[in-house]
Amino acid sequence: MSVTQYEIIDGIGVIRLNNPPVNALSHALRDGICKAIKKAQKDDSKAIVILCEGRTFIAGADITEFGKPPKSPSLSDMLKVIESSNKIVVAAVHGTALGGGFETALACHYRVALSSAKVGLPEVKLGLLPGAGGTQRTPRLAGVEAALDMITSGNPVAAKKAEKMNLVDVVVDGDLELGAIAYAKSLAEDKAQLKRVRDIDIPASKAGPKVFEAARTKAAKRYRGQQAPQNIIRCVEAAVNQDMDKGLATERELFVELMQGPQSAAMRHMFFAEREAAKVLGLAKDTALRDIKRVGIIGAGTMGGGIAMNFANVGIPVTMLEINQEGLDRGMAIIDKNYSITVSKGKMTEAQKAQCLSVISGSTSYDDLADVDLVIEAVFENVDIKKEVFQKLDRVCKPGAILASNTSYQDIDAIANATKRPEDVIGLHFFSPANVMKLLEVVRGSASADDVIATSMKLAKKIGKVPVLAGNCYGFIGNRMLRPYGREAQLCLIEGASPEQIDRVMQNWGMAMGPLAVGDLAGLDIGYKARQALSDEEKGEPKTYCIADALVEMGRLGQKSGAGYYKYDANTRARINDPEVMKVVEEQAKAQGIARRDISDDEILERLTYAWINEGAKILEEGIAQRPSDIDVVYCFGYGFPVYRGGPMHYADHIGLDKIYARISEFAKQHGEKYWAPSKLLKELAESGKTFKEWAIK
Ligand code: 3H9
Repeated sequence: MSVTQYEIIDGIGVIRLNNPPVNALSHALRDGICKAIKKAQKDDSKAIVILCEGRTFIAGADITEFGKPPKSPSLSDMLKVIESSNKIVVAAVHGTALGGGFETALACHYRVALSSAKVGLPEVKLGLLPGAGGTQRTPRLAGVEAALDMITSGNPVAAKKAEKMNLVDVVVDGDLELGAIAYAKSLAEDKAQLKRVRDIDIPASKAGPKVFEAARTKAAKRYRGQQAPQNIIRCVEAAVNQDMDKGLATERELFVELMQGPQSAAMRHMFFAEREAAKVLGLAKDTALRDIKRVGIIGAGTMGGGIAMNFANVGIPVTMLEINQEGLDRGMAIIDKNYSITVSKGKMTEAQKAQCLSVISGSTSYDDLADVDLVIEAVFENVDIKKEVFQKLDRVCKPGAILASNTSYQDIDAIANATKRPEDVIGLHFFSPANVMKLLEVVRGSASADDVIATSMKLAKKIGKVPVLAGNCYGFIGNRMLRPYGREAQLCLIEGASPEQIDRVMQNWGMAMGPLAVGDLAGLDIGYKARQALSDEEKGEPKTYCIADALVEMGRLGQKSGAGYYKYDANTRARINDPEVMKVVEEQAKAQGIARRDISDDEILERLTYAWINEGAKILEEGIAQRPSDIDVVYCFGYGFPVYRGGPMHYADHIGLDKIYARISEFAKQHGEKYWAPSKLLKELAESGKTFKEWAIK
């Protein structure tokens, strides 16, 4: 069936688009629209309406066509055809008119939207800018500052707000097709003008150089390291200072620059990686899901409370279990405070907060979990305590209930085997703060049933998480890769670097925070306690963690004690370099017989990032992650990895696996195979000149 259809209804030429799933502007769609508009010029229709079948108006250019040879008509050619139509063209918007889709609506003479619709220019999230007039038409309608905000953030705007911003002419409820045809008819009868957005002038006085300077500074801070927001600001500046055609030429030039650059390639990779991660290989599409109507959570601490909020937010009743009322009260108070912060930011109303709180209840008796469909254990990280909890759950929970552990690194099989129903047990590893962080590692035990896995992946989406399936091993995907990364940070420290050098290198490279600052935030005692539980062999050489251990033994536990690798201002929590720490570092180096040397920024970057990559390759080799891009999703959504570098495995492909393998082999010679044994997969790919991406398409 054709992706475009044209018919005259009630005197109006209706162009109907049908290109599932999201009506992306494929070549066939662009061609069909051009042909239909041209046809309508010659018939006796009085005006034209463009509308879409399915769940949404056009959601943008077809991202799968990016990087392929362009096919005529281009999107810009198509928009010229629409804009220069001699008959009024009305866009009828439902769902989400995004990117090239909204740019199509902006090239129409009028826009009508369903009240539930949203419009937006999210290209920046793909490392791009609206390349089909969006940066030129939006400021002409909405004003410069509103346009800058909308296009640099990429956030969509609801129809009512878009109407106020002048981006939409009319908002309708009910039947969009009828509403749009009636509107087009009334415009034709009133002989309304052909309103071409390109003809609107932006008074230069409304946006002087200061507005753009302020926007540049704000974007540099908010979107640190990203090229696209800066290019967007230059385009909007061109809309003010150049005529429409010159402005469009500037937009084209800056769009192409982004499209050919590594940042957009990385961000487009992440767009598809996120969607791919939700798919479980080998699972039948029609796997029946278990119904999750009530959830139980063991432990009302910060983690348990955060997890509970995810379910309450979508109206799923949650029972939180604690050992005593005091613990429950403390947990409920934290939840209340978290919701109040959301309300104070204007992201939730008091009524919505009350609604969420009303579905969270507390209990101190396991018997109250008899009816839940899913229970998530979030107690102290000790496998024996967890096993005890699961034995109790096995006794009280109804048959078919999913029993999940929020452990960050313990053996899921050991926990599952404490029950008589290991097939119902799974890991659901949330990241702190659990009500904010998007990542959810779904950890499959060796006995986890298919429907338990499928239900967990689906439920994750329902509560707004990005799920990634992981196999069972110490630390799963994310925390397992964190160990060699942390190890290299410690070794760079003792061999010659300072905490601020290491953190600066990683932060300037794009990490949300450097590894030592993260340690201070999480609490240095956590790693200390976890190391105490390891065997000597697992702990590694004494030199590795001696500085971290010494700091903890001095009472420097990180931010919570006012000092760790840094000192912290008691009022502002500002990080302050501390000469005391350097004394500890030097003492420990001396005690270990290490002569400290100058370490270059490049060496720090290579050692830390290649440590991730080597471990990531081993994770793939062992089948712990389903695909390289899943590891990228884990790191970008859970560990503050810069999305414009596309995750560790995409970054590795970008650098070149042969180069990385050669460097890791050198590290192995210098520092020993114990730490730097190259992954077999990495070696194989480096030698055959392949990338992780190519390997994944085997
Ligand atoms: C652009 O327009 C550039 C122009 O300015 C200038 C050019 C010169 N293309 O997300 P979902 C697929 S850049 C191709 O799971 P939802 C997606 O991969 C574009 N495919 O559904 C998935 O496939 P699969 C600017 C696309 O309901 C399926 O559709 N626009 C595209 O949760 C379902 O997607 C954007 O950045 C596309 N443009 O959310 C919008 N979009 O089933 C990007 C989606 O095989 N899209 N697919 O995994 C979105 O934000 C969401 O998909 C949307 C629907 C909100 C529309």
